[in-house]
Amino acid sequence: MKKTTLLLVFCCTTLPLWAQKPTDKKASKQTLLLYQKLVRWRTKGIMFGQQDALAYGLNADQSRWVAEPKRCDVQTVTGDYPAVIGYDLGKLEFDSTHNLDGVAFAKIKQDIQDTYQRGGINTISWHFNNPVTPTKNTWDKADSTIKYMFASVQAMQTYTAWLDKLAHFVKSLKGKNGETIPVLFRPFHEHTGSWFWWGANHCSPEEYIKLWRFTVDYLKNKKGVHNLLYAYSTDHFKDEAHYLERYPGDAYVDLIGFDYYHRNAPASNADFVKEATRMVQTLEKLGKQKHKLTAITEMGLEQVTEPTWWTQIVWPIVQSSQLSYFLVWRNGRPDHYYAPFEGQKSAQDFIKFYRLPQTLFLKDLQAH
Ligand code: BMA
Repeated sequence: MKKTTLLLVFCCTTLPLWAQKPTDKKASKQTLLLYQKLVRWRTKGIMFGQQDALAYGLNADQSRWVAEPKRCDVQTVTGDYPAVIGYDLGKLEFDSTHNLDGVAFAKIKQDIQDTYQRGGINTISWHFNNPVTPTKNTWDKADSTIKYMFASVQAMQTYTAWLDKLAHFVKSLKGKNGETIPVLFRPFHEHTGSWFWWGANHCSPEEYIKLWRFTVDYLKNKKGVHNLLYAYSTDHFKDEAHYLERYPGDAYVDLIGFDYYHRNAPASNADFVKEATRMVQTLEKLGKQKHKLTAITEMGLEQVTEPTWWTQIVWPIVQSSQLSYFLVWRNGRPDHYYAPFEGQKSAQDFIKFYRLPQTLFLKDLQAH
């Protein structure tokens, strides 16, 4: 091997994260900028994110508010918006006007555009139905779906038709100057669990990886989608090997993360901190080895029943990490919410958390 080739090989395998680029070689300029933004900010602090943050939330009396312009529970409590906002595209595959949680796709599109214009970051997940039996939803138990999909022309046609709709939606997200808005896409999530048809007990690692690669290749190469960064996100995992069991490869993933929920508080408080910290440490080690961004792609304590959950539980888990962000789930109903709203019992603690210099919300991103 020539010296120059050697040098090139050395550089390509050891380039630090700040010198890396999105895995999509044709990623748009804005996608590259989003990637760089995530890389840059991770050393300064951790961004706060919430699912459906602009779509709906709860009033002080726990009744729901829906689709009020510019309203957001986190903003009501802190005066600032989350840095990261998530949406789900479930039911896009059926040309439905509303997603699986009742949010109009037109509203999702508008919110994504608003978040982008404000300097925030958008991420999307997709709880989509089963392409082999389209009447079955994401959660309906169905073994070997991926195997049947690749074996059946009809199922594959269904799936690619759904991907066409996804591609169309994603490409229609436009900024003020007509540029496509970059989005962090997190498909086939929580696959170490078995509650979705792509979950661990319903497919082999090879099948999962095959589906991931097919999907990314199809979007990039067949549909010309170049405004996505790809996030691989497991649910709970035991160790590195378990985390990587279904990893589609460095060429197919920009960010690695996991979803992990706190249940049975307060009895489990110490265990949750310990387990989540262990998972963060493993994730960060892998992130360093693979030169990938890292994040807790979903986390939360339903109804935030611990008044100091933010500073006493979340902060110890994330404070010495270089995670890009953590995202809590939606404020969907009085019995199903994950961020404080006006008067909620953790609101004061959330304000303390917000004021920590290393927690990043929209205004932090705008200030630089
Ligand atoms: C789950 C719950 C469901 C919702 C789904 C997809 O965690 O919030 O109510 O339909 O996420 O957003």
